[in-house]
Amino acid sequence: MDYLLTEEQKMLQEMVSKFAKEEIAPVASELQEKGIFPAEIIKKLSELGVMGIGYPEEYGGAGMDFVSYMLAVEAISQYCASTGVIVSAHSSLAVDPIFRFGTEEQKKKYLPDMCSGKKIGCHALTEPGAGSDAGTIKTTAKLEGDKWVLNGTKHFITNGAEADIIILFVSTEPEQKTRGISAFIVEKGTPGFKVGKHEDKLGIRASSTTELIFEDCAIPKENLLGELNKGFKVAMVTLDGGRLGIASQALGIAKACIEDSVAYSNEREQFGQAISKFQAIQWMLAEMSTEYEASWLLTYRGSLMKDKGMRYSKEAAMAKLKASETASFCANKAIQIHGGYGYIKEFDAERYLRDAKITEIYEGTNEIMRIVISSSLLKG
Ligand code: COS
Repeated sequence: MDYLLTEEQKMLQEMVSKFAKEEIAPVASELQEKGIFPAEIIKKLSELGVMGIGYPEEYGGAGMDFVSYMLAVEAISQYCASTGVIVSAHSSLAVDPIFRFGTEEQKKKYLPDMCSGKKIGCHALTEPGAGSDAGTIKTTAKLEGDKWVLNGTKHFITNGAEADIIILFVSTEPEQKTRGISAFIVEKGTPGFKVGKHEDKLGIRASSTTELIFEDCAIPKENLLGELNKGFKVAMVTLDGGRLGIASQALGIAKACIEDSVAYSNEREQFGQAISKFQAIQWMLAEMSTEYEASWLLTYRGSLMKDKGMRYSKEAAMAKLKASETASFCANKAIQIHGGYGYIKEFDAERYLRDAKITEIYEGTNEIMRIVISSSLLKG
């Protein structure tokens, strides 16, 4: 599908892919196994401009488009899905809302350090009692003098342990539900803020997932992001972009499954010939490849629409739904093709399955994706 890409996009894709193959692939299994945040890799990706790909140079970004970002997240995730989500949560969920909803002052203050990767961001919406039903968050912000005072606990926050900048969603008018939510920018180190429990996960174990605790945490009045009580839209618009990031991560996992399965089936001999000579294997490879390309095209379409400034909520939901199910499908098939070797840690296939599953869940479960898609149909 290279013919759909510009020369600049292809060059970026090649550069990130080469870096990921040479520098991330050799350590991916170990990072995953030990649950180590890839700080050195993130530093190098920052030097390559990857932490701010889709943002203008005036704010420290690489001045490229969202399609380029999609290609970069896919290329990284092919070798390490944990690193893929670290980049995606930072860029789509933390840099993007400041870029889209921030005042000029906020953009100048936060974006250069975030786009250069000097500061990592996270997006804190989810709470123990508010997952899919994001409008029921209980964390509060009360204006006291010239400070907003925050109280509450967020959980399942990707990059929670490393984030310097937190995009926090709180209830400012509880009785107004989704119309009483506001977004704030919180800086690490603010008294009253601390990182809580670290989750022990099935996959993407090199990325942190933590609780964030706010206890009488006072932040400057001017850290309100967007308009007061309009934060739910900030969250939803941001998640539309985030879902394309997760679709791109899922594409990377699916691609890894296909490439590993092709290589293994050409090499592994049974009954006197390579197993790729058997139609049973060929059909699995054909289905994996078809699902991958359909998912790629949906993700590319959503990314292109974002670049054109169009509304793409339905398209992002379709891309994430399809790409995440493709990643799990391909990971299951990759294990099947590898047989017993697919089930042991000596090969990567079992890691792909563990990493793929979360793409069906985070940044909106696939049940929520189906709601977003069907409600856009039913609205007419
Ligand atoms: N873009 C812009 N506006 C949006 C929007 C989007 N993608 N999605 C919803 N909105 C707006 C609606 O238009 C509505 O606006 P008004 O108040 O002006 O009418 C408002 O937001 C509320 O929307 P809605 O009534 O549909 O809200 P619900 O509480 O029913 O929730 C879902 C809708 C389920 C789609 C939403 O809660 C959701 O996406 N949940 C999943 C949350 C999630 O992804 N969590 C993961 C967190 S990050 S790991």
